[in-house]
Amino acid sequence: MSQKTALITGITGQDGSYLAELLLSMNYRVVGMVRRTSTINFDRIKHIQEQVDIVQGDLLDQSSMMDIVREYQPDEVYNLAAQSFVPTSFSQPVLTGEFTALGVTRILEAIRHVKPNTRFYQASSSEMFGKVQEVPQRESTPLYPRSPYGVAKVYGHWITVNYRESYDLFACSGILFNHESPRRGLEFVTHKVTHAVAKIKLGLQKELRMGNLDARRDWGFAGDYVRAMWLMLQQDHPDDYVIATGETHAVSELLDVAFSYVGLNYQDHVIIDPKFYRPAEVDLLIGDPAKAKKALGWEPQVSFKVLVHMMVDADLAELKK
Ligand code: NDP
Ligand code: GDR
Repeated sequence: MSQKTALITGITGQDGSYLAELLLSMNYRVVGMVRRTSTINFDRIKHIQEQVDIVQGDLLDQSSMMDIVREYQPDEVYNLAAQSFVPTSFSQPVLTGEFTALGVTRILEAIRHVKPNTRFYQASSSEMFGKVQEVPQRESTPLYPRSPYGVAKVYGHWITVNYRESYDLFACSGILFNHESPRRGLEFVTHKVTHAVAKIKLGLQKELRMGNLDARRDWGFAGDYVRAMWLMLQQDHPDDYVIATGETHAVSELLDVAFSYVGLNYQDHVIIDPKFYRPAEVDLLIGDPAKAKKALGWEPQVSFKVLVHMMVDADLAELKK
C-alpha cells in the first residue's frame, strides 16, 4: 500500500505532538501546519521534527490553507488548531471565534475545493455540553455551551456535520472530553496543579492559588485520545463520537490525588482566588463513550490516578534537571 499523507493543524500543541508520533509509527507522511511566530516554539515536537514536514499556514488565512492542501494532497486532515483556553475566550471572544469557529470552515472550504476525497477530523469538545442537559453526555445530548470557546466549538461541530451532509465530505467530529498529559499547557488545571505540587515538594513554591474546586471533569490521557481520532477516519462511514472515560472527578479530588502522592495535604497549600473563577462555569462533565467502544473498539488505557501520578512524576523530573 502506498504511504498515506496526514496534515495536522496544531501540531505544536499537546494533541498534535501525540498524534504525529502515532501516525509516524504507522508510516504516515506527516505534514504539520504551524503559524508564523517571531520565536519558534517546537518544544513538544522537537524529538520528531526531522521526521515531519513543517509548513507555515494560519487558520485565519484562507489562501494558506488552500495552498497547503494543493501542495501536499493529504489523505487525512486533523484540525487540532484552536484558541483552546476557556478563560482566554472570555477576554478575546472575537479572536476565539475567528480561530476556533470560522477556522474550521476555512479548512473545510480548502478540502471541498481542492481535494474533496480527503478525510477530515474536527476537534470538537465536551465544552459544547456546558450546562449539561443530560447525564452522562452522549452524541445525542443537546448542546448548551457556557463560554465563547464552547460556542465557537458548537459552530465548528455543526459546520463539520453540515459539510458532510451538503457536500458528501468524509468529515468526522470527535467530541473529546478533557485529556491531559505531561505535555499539557501549564495554564490548564491538571498541569497547573501537578507542576505546583512538584515545586512545593522541592521547596520552590509554598502556595497554590486556585478557582472553583467543585467543578467536575471527565479526565483522560491524551495519548489514548489521539488513537480515537485516527480510528474515526479509518471507518467505512464518517460519523461523530464521544471520547471519554465515563468517570468524573472534582477539582478538589485532583488536588487530593496530586498532593497526597508526594505526602502533602492540599489544604495546607491551596488558596482560593476569585481571579480564577469564570463568568459562567461548566459544573459537571461525564461522557458516555459506549458508541466509540462499540464502533471503533476504542477504550481508554490510563486511569485518572495513574494520569495524575504520571504528570507529577514528569514535573518532578523536569524541575530536578
Ligand atoms: P493546544 O492549546 O495545546 O494546541 C493548540 C494548537 O493550535 C497549537 O499548536 C497552536 O499553535 C495552534 N493554533 C492556535 N491558533 C492557531 C492559528 N490561528 N493558526 C494555526 N494554528 C493555531 O490544544 P490541545 O492540543 O490540548 O487540543 C487540540 C484541539 O482539541 C484544540 O482544538 C482543542 O480546542 C481541542 N480539544 C482539546 C481537549 C483537551 O482536553 N485537550 C478536549 C476537547 C477538544 P501555537 O503553538 O502557535 O500556539
Ligand atoms: P476546561 O479545562 O475549561 O475544562 O477546558 P481547565 O483545565 O482550564 O479547567 C477545568 C476546570 O477546573 C476549574 N479550575 C481551574 N482551571 C484552571 N485552568 N485554573 C485554575 O486555577 C482552576 N481552578 C479551578 C475550572 O473552573 C474548570 O471548571 C479544557 C480545554 O482543553 C478545552 O480546550 C477543551 O475543549 C476542554 O478541556 C474539554
